Amino acid sequence: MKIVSFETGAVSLPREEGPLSGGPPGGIAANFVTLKLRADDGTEGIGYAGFASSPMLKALEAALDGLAEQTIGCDPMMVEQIGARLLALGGGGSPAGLVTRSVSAIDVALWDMRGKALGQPVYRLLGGFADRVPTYASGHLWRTYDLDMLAKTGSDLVEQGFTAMKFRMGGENTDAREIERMKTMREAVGDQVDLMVDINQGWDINTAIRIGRLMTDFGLYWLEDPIHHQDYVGYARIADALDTPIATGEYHYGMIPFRHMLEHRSVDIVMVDLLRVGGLTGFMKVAHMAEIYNLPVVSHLATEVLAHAIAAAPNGLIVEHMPWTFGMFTEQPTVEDGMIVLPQSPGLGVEFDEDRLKAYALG
Ligand code: SMN
Ligand code: MG
Repeated sequence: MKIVSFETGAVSLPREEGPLSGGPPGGIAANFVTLKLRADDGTEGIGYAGFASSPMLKALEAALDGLAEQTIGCDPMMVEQIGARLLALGGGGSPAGLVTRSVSAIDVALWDMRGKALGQPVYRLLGGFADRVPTYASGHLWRTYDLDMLAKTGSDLVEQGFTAMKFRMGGENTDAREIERMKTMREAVGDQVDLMVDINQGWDINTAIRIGRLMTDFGLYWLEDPIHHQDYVGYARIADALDTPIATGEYHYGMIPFRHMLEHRSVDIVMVDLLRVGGLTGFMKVAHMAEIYNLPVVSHLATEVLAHAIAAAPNGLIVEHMPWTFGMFTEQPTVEDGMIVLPQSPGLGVEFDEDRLKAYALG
């Protein structure tokens, strides 16, 4: 089997379409570069690079075109070999940014292709631990919401069947106002719903410990990214000081930073971003590294792809349900009783919605 051709396309999808497609107010578009790899026997694998801002999108497409070209003639089953070569071509060292996002798209397309060639869903090839995985709603409950909107959206999500959800804090100017948000959410959804809070690096160590302690009694499932992602020692202090589990990891490129996080004991729940880690291959390595440290792994964005990775890992805890990518595909992931049910068709089990991709194509 050999890769014989590829196709990429830049697309800018509106975020406000569909009942689950909430985005931050302002309706910023979701930008992606889609990828199709084709093998000589007709097997096709799909992937995407993305979450690039508009000014970066053309550069991302050019990077992906350049690296995808290098896969022509390669055996698609040699996933590690292809990945290592592409990272070296991307500059050696620890490539990040556009390089890693492009390598990730290619890696995912190779796994999709591999699944189709072998007649197996990707999660079974990656390890195969579960057929369904818990999920939490994440595409709503933004920092800009006022308390009424927060409460209403929270109870709407419960009504839609979600048993866990994430909201954002870190945008208020007093501790009391921050806690008011926490209290509003807990009252809106009741005691049975798992609540996560994302700070997106908005606090410093002392603020995280001080407000984190005030939040203890609300029974948070996790507190995410309270401070800058590279402050491993700072995270270890926060993780030590609080009973609430600390989740972090989404901002890191490549795999090595996770080694530092684990060595410093600066994390309780390891969060991995598909595009920054460099694809499913890198995701699974970090997942297994976390497993050795007896820690759970959770996904960041890319729901339809990372449900496979979480279902493959014995320590896979929960999948982030983030609708921003759903517009590229003909179907959304199936959610039943708060769980994503993994597709049983070969590969990733998703197909590009060619009509939508055409309708929202850029240049
Ligand atoms: C997040 C990151 C990037 C885009 C949207 C949302 C957030 C998350 O940090 O964890 O979902
Ligand atoms: Mg986050």
